Amino acid sequence: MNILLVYPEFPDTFWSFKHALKFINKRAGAPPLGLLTVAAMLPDSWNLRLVDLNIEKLRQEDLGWADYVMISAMIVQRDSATKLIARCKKAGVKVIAGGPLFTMEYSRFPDVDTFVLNEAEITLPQFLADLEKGSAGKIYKTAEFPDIRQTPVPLWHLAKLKYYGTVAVQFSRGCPFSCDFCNVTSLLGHRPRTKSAGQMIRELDSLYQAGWRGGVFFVDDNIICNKQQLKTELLPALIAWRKGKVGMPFNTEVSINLADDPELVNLMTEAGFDTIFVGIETPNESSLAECNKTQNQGRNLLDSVRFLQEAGLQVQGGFIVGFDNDTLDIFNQQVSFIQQSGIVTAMVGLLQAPTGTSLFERMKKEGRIVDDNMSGNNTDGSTNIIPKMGLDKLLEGYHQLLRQIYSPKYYYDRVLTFLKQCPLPKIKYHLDFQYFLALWRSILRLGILGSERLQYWKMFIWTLFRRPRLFPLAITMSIYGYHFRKIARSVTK
Ligand code: B12
Ligand code: SF4
Repeated sequence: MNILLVYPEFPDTFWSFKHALKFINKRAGAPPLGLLTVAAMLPDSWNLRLVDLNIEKLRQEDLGWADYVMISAMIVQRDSATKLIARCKKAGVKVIAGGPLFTMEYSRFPDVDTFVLNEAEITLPQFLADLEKGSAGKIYKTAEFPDIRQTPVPLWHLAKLKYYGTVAVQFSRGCPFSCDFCNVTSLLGHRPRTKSAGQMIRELDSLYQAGWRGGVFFVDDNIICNKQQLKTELLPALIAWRKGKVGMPFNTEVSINLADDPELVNLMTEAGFDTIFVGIETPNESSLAECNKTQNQGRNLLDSVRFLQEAGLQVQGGFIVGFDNDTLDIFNQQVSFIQQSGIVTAMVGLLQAPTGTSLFERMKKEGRIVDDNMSGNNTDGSTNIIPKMGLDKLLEGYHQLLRQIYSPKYYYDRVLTFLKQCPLPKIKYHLDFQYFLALWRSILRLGILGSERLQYWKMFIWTLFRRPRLFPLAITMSIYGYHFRKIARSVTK
């Protein structure tokens, strides 16, 4: 059996990092972990090829070779996935589809031959058994959540790792919280399920042996779901594994209550975590109550962020505007919070209601869902709900906010705030030739040709003399800023 695994293209988005990746000659953020994991669950005797449309084109001869094309996608990849399915149909190749886009919207794709939905650990073996009997069905789905201790090591060798900025691994799935706009819990449940420390070490070893020294993204919904297990199993194992190794800094996603546990923070930085994404959402307490973001309520969010950054975890923040409790003042409140926090990577989006969330149900009941064909990307300036303050006002304030926070002045102010807070790294980074190339390109594009010249050189000189060991990080941040400004410009145009 010849299986072609294909990952559709992402549009140019906040997280695509397309404009930043060019500085380091990379083509995409991370290889598709879902497909690489599914690949490891297929029979050993099958022939496998991966084509990630974010780094390469799909050749007609690949389609000619394949007995089946297996596609994985998120909602933001819908357009590319639709074109891909049409091309497979034209070429007469059967399509098997899975992943979050199809799990949520499979009825929109009549040309797909078989849907293997939800988590493949349960549904794929059912499909493979039927296929062997010659009676493959149309839809395989489940309401169960599998134990991921049996999930195999992803087949990294199928991915052309040299074209990616980072790689993804996963320790846990699910989240105990119930933020009303988030569909993680409807897809993956409230009870966090984890892999064993041994499984993670095997995954990291296989990457290290493949020569990978770049960043590793633990793509957990909230890695601190089971703090005890982190403290006693995973983090001690990672600390031991890291000894004598260079590179492979870790980043992940956590809830803000990590700031309440200094012991856990310390273990994470010892293990090599240097960046965390945190859903901060809003400084407006009544909006936090509205969306049931209990873990963010009743605390000084600025203090929590400062504590985490001073401990060595760069906080990347998710922010939302458009809650019912937001007044016209929210835009200034958000800007002021983001600037004071020194959160450099601040992703601000409009409130959207994905299907399967309690927000969607409430909006539907109130007759406020305008379009169920949502883009799936809340940072592209679109929303599928009628906001209380009115769409025009929301967009006007949102655009102004984006222009402000990504303007060179505001952006580099945050970089400097952060660099002043940030301690020296605990791990040794691997600086290769690409880094020096990126430095040179940043000097040319940002320091000589860019509109941010003044701020760039101010940061450059300040870091070189005051925090020289943070210099590579400072240059990386200036390159991220270039990407964010391009995205902000395209959204506000
Ligand atoms: C890592 C990640 C990212 C990375 C992606 C890197 C990459 N190239 O893969 C980054 C940070 C870039 C990212 C960005 C975004 N993401 Co994201 N991301 C995730 C996250 C946290 C993990 C995904 C993952 O790798 N999981 C691990 C693998 C093993 O799981 P999996 O892919 O689901 O695969 C399993 C099954 O789905 C199934 N399966 C998957 N594919 C296939 C295919 C076949 C054929 C079969 C049989 C089975 C199968 O089998 C696998 C094993 O069980 C998920 C949340 C989550 N926990 O899933 C959100 C998630 C996928 N992201 C989401 C969103 C909304 C976004 C953004 C739009 C956010 C934004 N506002 O900008 C952007 C858009 C992407 C972009 N580039 O712009 C949503 C998608 C919702 C949807 N229904 O589409 C999710 C589900 C989170 C959420 N609830 O909001 N994201
Ligand atoms: S903490 Fe994050 S992953 Fe968990 S429900 Fe809230 S938004 Fe979703």
